Amino acid sequence: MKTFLKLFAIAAAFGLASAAVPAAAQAPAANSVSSATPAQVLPSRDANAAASTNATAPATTPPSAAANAAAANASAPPPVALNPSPEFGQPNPERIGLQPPVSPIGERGLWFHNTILVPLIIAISVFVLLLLLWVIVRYRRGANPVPTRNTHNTVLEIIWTVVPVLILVAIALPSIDLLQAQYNPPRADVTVKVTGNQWYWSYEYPDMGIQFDSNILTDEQAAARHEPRQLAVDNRMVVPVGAVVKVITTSNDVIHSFGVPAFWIKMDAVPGRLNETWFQADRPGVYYGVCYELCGARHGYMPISVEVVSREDFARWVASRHGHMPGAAPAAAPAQAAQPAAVGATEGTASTPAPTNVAAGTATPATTNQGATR
Ligand SMILES: [Cu+2]
Repeated sequence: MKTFLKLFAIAAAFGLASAAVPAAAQAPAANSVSSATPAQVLPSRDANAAASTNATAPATTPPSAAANAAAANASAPPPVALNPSPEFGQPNPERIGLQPPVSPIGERGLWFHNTILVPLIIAISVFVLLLLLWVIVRYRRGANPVPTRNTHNTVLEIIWTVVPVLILVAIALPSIDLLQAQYNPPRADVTVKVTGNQWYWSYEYPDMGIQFDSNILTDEQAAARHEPRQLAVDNRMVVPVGAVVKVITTSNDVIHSFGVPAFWIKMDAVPGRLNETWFQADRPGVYYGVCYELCGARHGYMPISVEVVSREDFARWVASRHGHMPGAAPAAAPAQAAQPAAVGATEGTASTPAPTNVAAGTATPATTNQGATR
């Protein structure tokens, strides 16, 4: 028992020391992006509701898409429209393995997967397979007509207890370190509230006064834009490269899940709740995701498309959406006095359906407060 404890202590000390190194190395990188974007007074949102640029809606058009198409055909196309690359941000039939990550967390996650998990799983599988083959051959009935009467071997039992414990500790320490990094985001440069709907996504930039819906394109429309089918959308979420983006997810109806593999993020969007995740895309481009929660008949048709652009292009995109960059004065700030009251009413009132309250009340004050505190 003493030997076991000693081994455990040594392994723990070793694991802790090695896990601390990447954590220290990551810290300055994570904080290096620091554009001043404190949360501002909640800007006007209604002016931008009509700014969506739905050219043509898909065959089975959700109600909001129809409204957008009718209201926003006249608006100019966004000033930026990057072309997606088959190498990044989307599935590729010729690829083996995960999508290349474009965020610091994603790179750490991929390193953890490729360097620790996969070799370990292969080694254990091969070891167990060889052990089985050896036992089958060496201890077969024909070669051992008289079975052994051994039942215990103390050394062997200690080894097969301690070794798996050491393996689990070796996995757990970097894993906890990675989790800690994921759940301790640096100060956000941009906050985006993402609302799941059956079956499309709504995006809101509460600090910039931008709000729009995003619907899937038909196969023909996607092909015309040289985009992958069932992943292309009419209105992309746009973020600046290198910025820390806080993503707040919620839903208007059922549980959805917002995920983009290249950013290494996936977060449930739950009615009546605000969940939070973050990413920092360090490469411009177009990155696709989907809804990861079975949410109904058209669950497979509510893709996500995120366009990562330069800061200058982002400012231009904000202007094209009639938004304003944080720090600039909003065009007109309507009275929001009634909104906080709606938040208090969201919980537990049978007469007011939750989805409506989520849309009307939760998002605005809560999002703004969170933006201000980080
Ligand atoms: Cu969904």
